[in-house]
Amino acid sequence: MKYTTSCASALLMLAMGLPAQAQFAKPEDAIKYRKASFTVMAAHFGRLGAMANGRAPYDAKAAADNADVVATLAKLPWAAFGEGTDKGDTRAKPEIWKESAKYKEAADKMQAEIVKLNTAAKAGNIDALKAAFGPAAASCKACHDNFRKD
Ligand code: ASC
Repeated sequence: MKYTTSCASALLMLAMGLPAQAQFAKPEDAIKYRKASFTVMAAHFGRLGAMANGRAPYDAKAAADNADVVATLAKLPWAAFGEGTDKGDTRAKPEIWKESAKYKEAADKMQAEIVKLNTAAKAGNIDALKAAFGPAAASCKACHDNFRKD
C-alpha cells in the first residue's frame, strides 16, 4: 500500500511537471548536479570550439558526437536552480532568482543556439560549425556575464 502510494505520487508529480526542488534531496545536491552538467557540457563544447577555431583538426564524426552531448546536457542544469540553491558552494548570482524571467530568457536563448549548433555539426562541414559556434559561445558568455560571479 505504501509502495503503491509513493509510486502514484511520483507519477502524479511527473505528470504535473514536478517542482524542480522535488528532484533533489538537498539544495547542495542540486548545486552539485548543475555544476557537474555545466562542467561536462563545457568539456564537449570546448572540443567543438577547438575545431571551429582551428586548434584541433576538423573531424565531422567527433563534431557530431560532441554536439549531441552538448545538446543533451544543455537541457539539464535549469531544473537545479530551485529554492534554497542560491546559497552554498556556488557562483550563481542572486539575479537568477530576482530576475528569473530574464534568466529564463537567457537560458532559452542558449538552448536555441545549441540546437542550431547541433544541426550545424551534423552538416558535416567546418564552415557550418564555425558559423554556429560563435553565437552559441556568445549565448554562454551572456549568461555568465549577467548571472555568474567571477
Ligand atoms: C566555452 C566554455 C564556456 C563558453 C564561454 C563562451 O568553451 O566553457 O563557458 O565557451 O566561455 O564565452
